[in-house]
Amino acid sequence: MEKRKEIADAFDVPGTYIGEYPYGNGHINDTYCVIYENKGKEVRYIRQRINKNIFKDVPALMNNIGRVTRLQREKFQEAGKTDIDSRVLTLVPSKTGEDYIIDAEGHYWRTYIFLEGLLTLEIVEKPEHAFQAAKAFGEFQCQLADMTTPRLHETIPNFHNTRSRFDTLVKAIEADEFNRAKNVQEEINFVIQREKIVDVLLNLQQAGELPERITHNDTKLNNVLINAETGEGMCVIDLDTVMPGLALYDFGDMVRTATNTAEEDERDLSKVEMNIDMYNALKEGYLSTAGDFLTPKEIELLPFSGQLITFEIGIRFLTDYLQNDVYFKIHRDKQNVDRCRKQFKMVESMERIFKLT
Ligand code: ADP
Ligand code: GN1
Ligand code: MG
Repeated sequence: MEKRKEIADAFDVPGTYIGEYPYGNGHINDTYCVIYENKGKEVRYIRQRINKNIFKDVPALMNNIGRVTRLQREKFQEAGKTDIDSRVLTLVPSKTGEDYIIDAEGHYWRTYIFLEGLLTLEIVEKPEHAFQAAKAFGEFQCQLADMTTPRLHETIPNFHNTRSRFDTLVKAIEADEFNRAKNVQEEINFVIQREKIVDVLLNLQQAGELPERITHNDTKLNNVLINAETGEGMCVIDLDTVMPGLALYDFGDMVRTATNTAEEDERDLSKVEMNIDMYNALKEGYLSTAGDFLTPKEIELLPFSGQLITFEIGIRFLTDYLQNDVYFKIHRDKQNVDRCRKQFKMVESMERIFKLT
């Protein structure tokens, strides 16, 4: 804990460090709720150790986050919002004025003001949740449409490049370094049968039919904070992957996470079906803020984006299982297989409901 106190003291937080505990359910970074006492009151902060194995250039990533949150603030000001501090993440600087610190072991840490009174939903419970989350993510994309040069850094190159995700899986199957392919033959076949969908958006982008935008790229439901009283989608968080991308990547990941009431690693697949009421609410919420800038082609492809991005994340879970679970945190054996199976059941469900092949 001595080390954690040193880290705590390196940030310019008023008051005295009391302690901390692990927080949230992210798969990549280590997140803590950190408590300080200031003038007799306990104040919470979010502190994160950024996964530098995954994010190779953390200073560039933090530079993106600084630019993005500043622009969001300007946009909310222009829109006349009075509760901006609940709508945008606020970084707490270090005592030397940086947005992050590097500890003695070379790990990067950052601190955010804790947004009190807002909720994180791990699973969607009703269509209103889907509507609110999508409305907030749509607004986020709309605000960032005005991002000026230079281009934001690509914090993970080819992040949603579905061809490259597919090819990486094929290589992992061929290498089968941990002798696990035999356990997931059905899932492997599922992917191989659907190879043709992986190039669809990439080809359209290359042909100039889909515009590059600034996108969030990790729009799962638990990355938007909801006002506990009014239910309004307030603050888009987890900005590590904000970079140039396709609007459909964001909508697709919303369909993956906000149209089914089961957990991401649900083992009872009879509970896994896309819920069309949730989907319709999601689409309505998204179009309420993004409808003005989306092209007809993007709107036409909204259902397909759900199928594709759910398929892509399933491929990533499967690849990670074959590679010995080195990317996504797991808490039990074969958790990545369960996550993959859930995604693929959702893909099948979308194919049926949207009549996609
Ligand atoms: P990860 O990249 O690991 O998913 P996140 O940035 O999404 O990390 O944070 C993990 C969780 O911590 C979120 O789902 C949310 O519950 C909570 N969280 C993150 N930032 C804040 C904040 N500023 N205020 C309150 N809760 C937050
Ligand atoms: C990871 O960090 P977190 O848990 O919000 C992952 C996303 C996946 C998601 C699956 C940087 O998101 O791409 O869609 O898990 N983030 C990164 O739940 O790889
Ligand atoms: Mg997150």
